[in-house]
Amino acid sequence: GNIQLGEGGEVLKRFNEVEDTCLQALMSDPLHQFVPRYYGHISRDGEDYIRLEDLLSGLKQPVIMDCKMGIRTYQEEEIMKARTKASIRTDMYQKMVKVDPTAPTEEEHAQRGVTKLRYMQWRDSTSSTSTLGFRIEGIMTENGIVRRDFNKTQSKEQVTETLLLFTKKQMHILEAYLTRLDALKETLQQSAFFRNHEVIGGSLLFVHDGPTNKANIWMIDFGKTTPLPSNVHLKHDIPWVEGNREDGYLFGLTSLISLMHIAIRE
Ligand code: 4IP
Ligand code: MN
Repeated sequence: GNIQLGEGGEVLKRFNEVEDTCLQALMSDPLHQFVPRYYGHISRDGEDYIRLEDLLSGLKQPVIMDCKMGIRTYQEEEIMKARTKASIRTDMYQKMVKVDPTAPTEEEHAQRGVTKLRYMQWRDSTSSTSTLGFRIEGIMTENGIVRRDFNKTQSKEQVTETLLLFTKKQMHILEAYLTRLDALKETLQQSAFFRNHEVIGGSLLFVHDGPTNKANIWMIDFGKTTPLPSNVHLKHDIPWVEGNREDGYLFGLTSLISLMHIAIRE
């Protein structure tokens, strides 16, 4: 994908100005302990990259889960675009049909395309994003097998089941994750960065490793995390209505924590 290895053992990610600015700001925020270390950006073969700590360094058989946080995964400007200069996306139509051939409307079938807004809203409403405030995007097992077919993992029961599958019901791992999520919630509530930013499309990366007995969670992907005017402070746990910029990040974190509790009890 858009990640490669740098020379000093760090990771290089395709440059994105919004993400670069966020990472820089995050290094001096209490949240820095939940974000991969940022080493600035570089140019290589005419391409720009962000240099980041390799979160898998030293791990022998990492098992990884990506949870995309928030009650929506598109920016408010996407609504504007759909109203004014809606471009019709054939690639998104195809992704949609592959998951559910009956999802597109007659008009969308006829034009073999959907707007990005339509696709994103469909993804949010058919996954757990709209109801739980997060969704499981993918899991990689210790033998490198990647599963990304969680599009319809939507109910609390389905998500809990997936958490148990991901951790193989190992109690010490579930408990380590829960501790880390609690600490993250605490830190988010003290973070000036968080108060001042709308966090869209950001993920929590869960990583555990049997051989080294490690389990950790990181905030990643800040390409759609944007600063707000200084007089606007988000609560992150109240409903979104167009214009209020709320992202539901804390709402999602709270439901993730509660499902982690349920998984531990099962
Ligand atoms: C993807 O859909 C994700 O929603 C991406 O969001 C989004 O990128 C892509 O839009 C969209 O095609 P699937 O995950 O269902 O494949 P994210 O970056 O948060 O993962 P952006 O960031 O651009 O909205 P396009 O327009 O990049 O294709
Ligand atoms: Mn992503």
